[in-house]
Order: sequence, then C-alpha cells, then structure tokens
Amino acid sequence: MLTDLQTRKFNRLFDFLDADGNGVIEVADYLRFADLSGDDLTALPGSTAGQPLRESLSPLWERAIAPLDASGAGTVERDVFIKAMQQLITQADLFDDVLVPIADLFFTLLDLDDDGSVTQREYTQAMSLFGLPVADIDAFFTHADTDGDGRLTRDEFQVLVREFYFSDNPTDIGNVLLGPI
Ligand SMILES: [Ca+2]
Ligand SMILES: [Ca+2]
Ligand SMILES: [Ca+2]
Repeated sequence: MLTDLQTRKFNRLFDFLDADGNGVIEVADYLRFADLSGDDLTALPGSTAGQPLRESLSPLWERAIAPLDASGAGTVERDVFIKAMQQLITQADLFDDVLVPIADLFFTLLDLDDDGSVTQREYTQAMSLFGLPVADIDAFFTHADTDGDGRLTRDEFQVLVREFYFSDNPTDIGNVLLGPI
C-alpha cells in the first residue's frame, strides 16, 4: 500500500508527465517533453543538450511508460500509473534498472554546461522549462544543496530522486522534487 505522502507524489509525477494535461499519458506528451528538452535547452546559454538527448529519451520512454499501456490503446491512465509506481517501489532492483538511468539522463539535461555539477542557475533555467514555478524550484534547490556550495552533484541528485520515489518521511527534501505536494 502506498502511504498518503507517496500517493500525492505519484499523482504529482503523473501531472508532470501528462504534459498537455488531458488526463492520460500518451506519446503526444513524450513528444512535447522531447521537443522541449531538445530545442529549448539547446537555446539556453552554454547548453550542450540537444539531439542526442531526444534520442536517448526514446528508449527510456519505451521502457518506463509504454509497458504500462497494457491495452495497447496508446494511453496510460492515472490509476494504472499509480498502481505501477506502487509495484516499482517494492522492487529495488527495478528502480536501479529503470530509474537510475532516467535520473542520470535528467541530471545530464540539467547540467547545461556539461561540467559535472548543476548550479542553482542551471537548475532553475532548466526546470522552469518544464512548467514549474521559479519560486518552487529555488526553494527546492536551496534545501537540496545540503553543503551549501551552490551545486548539486550527480550522486546528490540521485539521492533526491530516490527520496522522491521511496521516502515516506515528510521532512525529506526529495519529496518536493517536482514542486510542493
Ligand atoms: Ca496527456
Ligand atoms: Ca554545470
Ligand atoms: Ca552542494
């Protein structure tokens, strides 16, 4: 069973992935996501993201989302998605296989100048493209940067993603990775 906190987080994730807000996750959402990350990030100063990113998003989408479309209708409904997340968090190896590479890819996307760490400026610039309010992004980063050096490392980011998926402790900052829940 998911706790109330976990249910709220996975609903938040569903809303994030349902980029056009029509209540189902489908290929149109993925395309919107891929175009956003490909073109808009490339337009940001110093970004090295672009076409390779769009290409690497495709297999991840195939692995993480497409299998949930059991009926083959091309859509994933909210209850199906939440149920799949519930299964995912009971299988630690599945998390390592499927979500660690996604977290890694997302970090690469956020690290606009490709120097191995994500500054607050990079983080805010990139995350605001995904429709999150800047105030929420800034608040998150300030708390997530626990050593206060103004940067997130790849390992730190992975811990935050892990907290988003698994944590049932309301004080863990990873809970609000995608904004307040
Ligand atoms: Ca949609
Ligand atoms: Ca960087
Ligand atoms: Ca830091």
